[in-house]
Amino acid sequence: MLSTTLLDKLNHQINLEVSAAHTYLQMSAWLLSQSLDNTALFFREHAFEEQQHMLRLFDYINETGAVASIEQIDKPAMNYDSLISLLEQACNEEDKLTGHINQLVDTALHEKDYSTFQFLQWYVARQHEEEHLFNSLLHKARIINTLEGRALFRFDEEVRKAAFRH
Ligand code: OFO
Repeated sequence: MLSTTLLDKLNHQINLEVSAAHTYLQMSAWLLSQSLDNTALFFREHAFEEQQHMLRLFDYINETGAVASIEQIDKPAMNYDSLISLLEQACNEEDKLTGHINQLVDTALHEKDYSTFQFLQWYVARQHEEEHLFNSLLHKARIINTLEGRALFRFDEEVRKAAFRH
């Protein structure tokens, strides 16, 4: 059985995941308005992934016999100054999610709730991947934003063609 503290934190995490899903979907709308169709698709798909993260938590809570609770979600920002600013905000969103997952893991361990601790390991691994993915997109966008960076990317592409021949 989940403690009240853990249940509250897990329910809060449900809402953080939904909030991230809304944010990414809204970001995809702005990206479409900038004709960045592939990046828009990436964010749209990521919004769907966040919904899956939410449902995993939702199911886990209900499986313990507790009741999952959905809160009101704030409206996400609609406009961004630039692609880089959007990516910075996406990275912040992922940092926030990681911070809350880590707090949940701490609580589960502190309470010796090993089932929840085990359940959360999936999120720990996922956050590692997602932080890496979003940070690398931001890093690339910053490089491409300069003339020298574009030349370096071109060079990198030439190396790919020469070394991997496809
Ligand atoms: Fe993008 O992450 Fe959920 O947890």
